[in-house]
Amino acid sequence: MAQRPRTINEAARTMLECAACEGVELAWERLEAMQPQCGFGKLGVCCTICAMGPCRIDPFGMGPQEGVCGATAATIVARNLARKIASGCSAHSDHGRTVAHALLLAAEHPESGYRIKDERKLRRLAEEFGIAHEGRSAEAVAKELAEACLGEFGKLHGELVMAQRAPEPRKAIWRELGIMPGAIDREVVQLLHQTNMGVDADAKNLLLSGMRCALADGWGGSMIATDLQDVLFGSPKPLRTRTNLGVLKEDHVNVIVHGHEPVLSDMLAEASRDPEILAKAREVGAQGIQLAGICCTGNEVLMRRGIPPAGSFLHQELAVLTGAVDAMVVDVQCWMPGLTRLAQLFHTRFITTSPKAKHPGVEHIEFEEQRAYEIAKTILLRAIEAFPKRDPAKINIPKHEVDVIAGFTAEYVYTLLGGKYRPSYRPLNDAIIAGRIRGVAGVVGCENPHLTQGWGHVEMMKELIRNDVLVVATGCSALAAAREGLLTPEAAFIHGGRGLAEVCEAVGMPPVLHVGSCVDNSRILIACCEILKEGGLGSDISDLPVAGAAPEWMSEKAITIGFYVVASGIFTIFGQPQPVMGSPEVRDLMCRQFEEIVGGYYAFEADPVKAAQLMIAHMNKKREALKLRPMMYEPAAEMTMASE
Ligand code: SF4
Ligand code: MSK
Repeated sequence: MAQRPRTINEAARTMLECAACEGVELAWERLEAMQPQCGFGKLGVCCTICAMGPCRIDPFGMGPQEGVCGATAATIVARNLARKIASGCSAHSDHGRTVAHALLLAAEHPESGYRIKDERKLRRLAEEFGIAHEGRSAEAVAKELAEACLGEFGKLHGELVMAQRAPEPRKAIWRELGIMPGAIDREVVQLLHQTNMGVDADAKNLLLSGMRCALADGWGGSMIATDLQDVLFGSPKPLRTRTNLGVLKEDHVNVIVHGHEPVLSDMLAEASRDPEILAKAREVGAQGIQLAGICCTGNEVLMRRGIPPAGSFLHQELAVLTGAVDAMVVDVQCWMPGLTRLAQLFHTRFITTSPKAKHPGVEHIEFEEQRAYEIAKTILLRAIEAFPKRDPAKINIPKHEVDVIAGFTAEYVYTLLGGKYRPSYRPLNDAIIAGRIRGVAGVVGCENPHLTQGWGHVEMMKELIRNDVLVVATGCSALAAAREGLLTPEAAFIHGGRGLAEVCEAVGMPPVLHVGSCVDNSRILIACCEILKEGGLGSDISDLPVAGAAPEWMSEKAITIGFYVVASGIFTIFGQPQPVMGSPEVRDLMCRQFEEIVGGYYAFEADPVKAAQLMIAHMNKKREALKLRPMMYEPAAEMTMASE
C-alpha cells in the first residue's frame, strides 16, 4: 500500500527528507512507533476516573457493556468528552487571565514596558463593562477594565458580560437550556465535579454542561484574551509579510517564538530592535535578529507586528532541523516535549518561560511581566551566544517562502468592505443576499501527523472558495493556507468562484482571511453578530449561511472551540471524529439532536472536499430558509475528490 505523504508543503518535505537521511526521529516516527494505538481510547470508551477501573466497554458488544460502577458507554464517552472541554476552556481562559494581568500592569506600572496601544477599543470595552471613562486617563480606565475582566473568572452572580454580545434569540436559547455561562472558573469546576465518579450519568446533561463551559471560553476567556490583547498590543490591521521556513536567515540570529500568549513574544519583538541587542548580535558576526513565529504566538506577532511565521504545529521540529534556529522560545500550549532532545542535536537554545510549562533538562528563564523587557533581552542574549556555535555543515534552510496578508478583524471588516468614509458590513450582507457570496466558513485548528500536513485545510478551503464561500481562518489552519498562497488577493482569481473573485477584486482582499490565533475564533463569533445586526440575514446565528470546520484538529482546545461554535448555532465539521464513536447515543446527540436543541450540530468527515460539500449544502439550506436569491454563478459541476 502506498504510504500517505506526510505533508503537502515543499519546505516541510525538504526537511523531512533531511531528517530521514540523518536518522532523526520526529512526531511522525513516534506516531509509527505507537501503532497500533488503543482502540478503546480512540472510541472514548476507556474510563480511568476512579480506582475501581480502569474500565472499558467492548464496542462490539461481546464483552462488558458497563464499567465496575455500572456506567454505560454513553456515560463514559460523554464524561471523557466533557473533561476535554473543561481542559480546553482552562487553557484559553488562563491565557485571557494572563492578558488581563498584563493590562493591569500596564495601568499600574508603565515602567513594565507594556503600553495601552488601542485606547479607542479600551474605552469601547469600558462602556460595555459599565465603567465610566470620559475625562479619565487611559490608565485609570484600563485598571478598572482589567479588574472587571479578572472578576469574570470568579464572579459570584450573573452572566458573563461579553456573552451579552450574542443576539437576543441565541441568549434566550442558552437561558432556556440553562447553559448561559456565568463565572468562567466556576463553569470549569462544575463540569469537572459533574464528571466525577458517581455524579452525572446522563450523557445529554453532561454535554449541555459541556456547552456551557465551552461558551464560557468562546464568549468569555477567549474573547477577553482577544479584546484585551488588542487594547494592549494594538488591534491588528492587514499587513503583508512572508511565511515558511525560508524566512529564517543564515546571516541573522534566528529566534523562534512558539506557543500562544503574546505577552512575552511582543516584548521580544520590541527588544529585538534594541540598539544594545543589535550591537551584541553584530559582535558575534550576525547582521541582526530575525524573529519568526510558530503556532499561535506566531499568529499574534504576525498580525500585529508583521513578524514572519516560520510555520505551524508540525513545523516546530522541522524548524530546529534547519540548524539555523539559535533559540526556540516557548510559552504555553502546543510545544512538543520532543523538542528537548532534538534541540540537543543542534546548537539551538531551547528555552521555556512559563511557570506552567517546564521540561527537565531545558533552560528555564521565567517570564515575569514586571521585568518583561529585561527578560526579553536576556533571552535574546542567549540566542546571540548560540549563534557562533552553529555547525555550518548542519545548516539547511529550505528556500521556500511566500507572500501572506494577515491581520483581519471583525472590526476591520467594516472599513475593508465599506471604505473609510462608509464603514459597514452592508456590502458583505448584500453580496450574500445577491448570491455573489454563498456564505462564510470558519476553517480553523491544528495539524495532526495522522493526516498529511496541510492537506485537509488547503483542499477544504480551495473547494469552499471555488464555490464562492468566503473563508476566515485562524490558528495553524491559517498558517497552512498562508504557506500555500491562499492568503493573497491573487488566490481569488486562481481558485475562487466568479462571484467571490469579483468581491475580492473590488476590495483587494484574499478569499481566505487570516483572523488570528486560536483565541481569535471569538472574532468569528463577533463577525456573525455584526452580519446579523446589519440585517437581511435572519435574527439568530443559526439562521446564517455559515459553517465551521477543524479538518486536522488534535488539541483538546479544538473540542472546546467546536462545542462553543455548535452551541452558538453553527454547523461544524471535524476531520477525524472526536472520541465519541464508542457510543451511538452520544454520536447521535452531537450529529443530529443538537440541531433541534441549539441549532448547530456536528459532522465528522475526513475527506476535506466531501466535508466542504457538506458545509456548502448546509449554507444552501440556510439560504433557502432565508429565501435568498439563487447563486449568481455556480461552479463547474464536477467535484474533485481529494486523494491523499
Ligand atoms: Fe470504571 Fe466507573 Fe470508575 Fe469509570 S467511574 S473507572 S467506569 S468504575
Ligand atoms: S496553535 S491549538 S496546534 S491550531 Fe493555536 Fe495550532 Fe491547534 Fe495549537
